[in-house]
Order: sequence, then structure tokens, then C-alpha cells
Amino acid sequence: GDTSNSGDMEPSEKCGVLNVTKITEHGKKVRKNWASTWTVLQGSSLLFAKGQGSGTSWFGGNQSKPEFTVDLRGGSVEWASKDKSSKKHVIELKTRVGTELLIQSEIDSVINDWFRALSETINTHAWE
Ligand code: I3S
Repeated sequence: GDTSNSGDMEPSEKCGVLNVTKITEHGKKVRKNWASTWTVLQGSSLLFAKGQGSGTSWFGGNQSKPEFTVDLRGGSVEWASKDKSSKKHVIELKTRVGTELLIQSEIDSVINDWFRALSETINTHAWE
């Protein structure tokens, strides 16, 4: 594929370190457990690998499998309301199967880029 990601091309892959916690699993509330998490957006999947520190090689490193993967198709993304977290810049991601995640970064530009990327992915893949 195109690896330059120049012009108006939407990158199909994006990665970085974000603070992530699950808050609901299959419709049931679960205890928050914020963790710094290496996060990869790949097609319509979002992959998470915990405990990799600050963005060292994930594909090339020891951890060859993601710890957790969500299918974005049929999901939704919005800015979390204040009652969901005291943190700022929090995205609430809901999946079709009733998993809810909070995704956060202290850096505005970083979280804004993720918001845009996740929204676009969900819109693009909504009807597959
Ligand atoms: O929504 P909550 O319960 O206020 O979330 C906070 C707690 O999960 C807390 O953990 P413990 O209750 O296990 O001590 C976390 O340390 C906080 O970070 C959670 O709140 P924020 O507002 O940071 O999402």
C-alpha cells in the first residue's frame, strides 16, 4: 500500500502510547484500571498491549500478541462526560458488543488526532 501518507490520504495505521482503561465489558461495569498502553489502530481494529513502557518496538519486541483487541465496526466514539473521569482529554469508546473503554492522553494534539482517527475509522467501516 501507500506508505507515504501524504496529502489527503488517511493513514490506515496509527500507533502510540495512551492511558487506557476498560469501564464496561459485555454491558457490565468493571473496575477502572488505568494503564499506559501501547495502542495500534490497524484497519478497523484497535489493538492494545500493556506494559511496554513508552513506545519501544512492539511488533519486533517480545510481546508478539496484543493483549486486547477491539473491533471498531459498529462502535461509537465521543468525548467522555465529566462524570466518567476526572481526567482531561478523555475519549469514550463503545463497541458493538458492549465493551466501553476510556482512552486518554495529557497531550491535546495527541488525543485530538486519535479522536479523529477513531471517528473516521468507525464512519468508514460502519456498514461492513
Ligand atoms: O470513576 P472512579 O471510580 O472515580 O475512578 C477512579 C478510580 O478507579 C481510582 O481507582 P481506585 O478507586 O481503585 O483507587 C483511580 O485511581 C482513578 O484514576 C479513577 O478516576 P479517574 O477520574 O482518574 O478516571
